[in-house]
Amino acid sequence: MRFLGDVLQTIFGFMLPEQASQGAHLVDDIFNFVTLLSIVGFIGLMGAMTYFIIRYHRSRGEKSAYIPHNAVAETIWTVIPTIIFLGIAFWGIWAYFELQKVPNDAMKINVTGKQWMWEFTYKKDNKEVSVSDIMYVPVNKAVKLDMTSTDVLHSFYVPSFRIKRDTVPGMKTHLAFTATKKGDYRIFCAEYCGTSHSRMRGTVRVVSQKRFDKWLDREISESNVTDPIELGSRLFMRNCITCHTTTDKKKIGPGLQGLFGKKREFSNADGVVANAEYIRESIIAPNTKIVNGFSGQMNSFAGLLSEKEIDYLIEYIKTLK
Ligand code: HEC
Ligand SMILES: [Cu+2]
Repeated sequence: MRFLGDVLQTIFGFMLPEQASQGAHLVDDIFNFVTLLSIVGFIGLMGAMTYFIIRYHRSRGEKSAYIPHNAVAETIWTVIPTIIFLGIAFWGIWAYFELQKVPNDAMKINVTGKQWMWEFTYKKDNKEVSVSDIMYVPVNKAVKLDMTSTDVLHSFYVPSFRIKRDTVPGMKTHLAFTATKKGDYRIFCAEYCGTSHSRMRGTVRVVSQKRFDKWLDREISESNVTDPIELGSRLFMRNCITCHTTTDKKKIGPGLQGLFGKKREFSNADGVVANAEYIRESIIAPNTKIVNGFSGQMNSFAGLLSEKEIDYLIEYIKTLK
């Protein structure tokens, strides 16, 4: 059977995306067989028709026999196609259930469809991490997806794995697969879900178990950082570094090294000693006190940074000695 399947795959395989999961051939075998059957049927039908057109052409003056019906022929053309089509149906049902099977040692990933992105949540040792767009999975490892949606119907579709299932708000749906080849494979949303439906794409990145473990450990530790100084330094690099250095060098704004506890002089207010309150004010209402020698070029971060984030930034700026 496998030999026949491989032969057909060699002939018709170009029509489908790359097979990159263990169950992919279950789908492709049916597709290939139906394609073969269609081609044989088409040639047979057209061939017989052409033969009859020529053989019984009016110019030959043949008078056809009067045959009102033929029980044998009718039975044959009813029974044989029925067997073939029922066979295809049962084959399809069998393959469907085969693809549903989840090995006991399957790794679980939670998938959430939301307008308009895919989010993947991994758990390890009571810690969890959510990432979007790229779903990492180890090669040759069974994976079970527990899926849901936060808003409308979406459909999680990975053509190269031959898997597709709706994600439904308030309901859990499942998929299982075992990726067999390293590489990147496209994820599509296959259920029209609003304006940016067509851009609701993602990637399955199949990597070695070793790389996967490394990646997951890194993601988990990154997302579980609780050190305020580290968090503050990240916020600073993202929001402030364009105008401030962490040394005493000026950029658009003053260098912030040694700021904490330093006497500040302003062009529009009385001087103060820089403390947490002053730094908070500098972030939320920068123009209340404009440092001598600078102009009011800093925009307020009120509403852009949370109270917590401002605290982290203050903790970080304190360390710039
Ligand atoms: C567009 C440039 C710009 C950005 C971005 C910016 N600042 Fe400023 N910042 C300035 C300028 C200019 C001043 C000096 C004028 C003033 O006091 O408002 C200043 C002043 C300050 C001061 C007072 C410094 C002192 O010497 O007394 C602090 C503290 C400060 N900024 C923190 C931040 C933090 C934290 C961020 C990031 C969340 C940030 N700034 C982002 C331009 C910027
Ligand atoms: Cu969608």
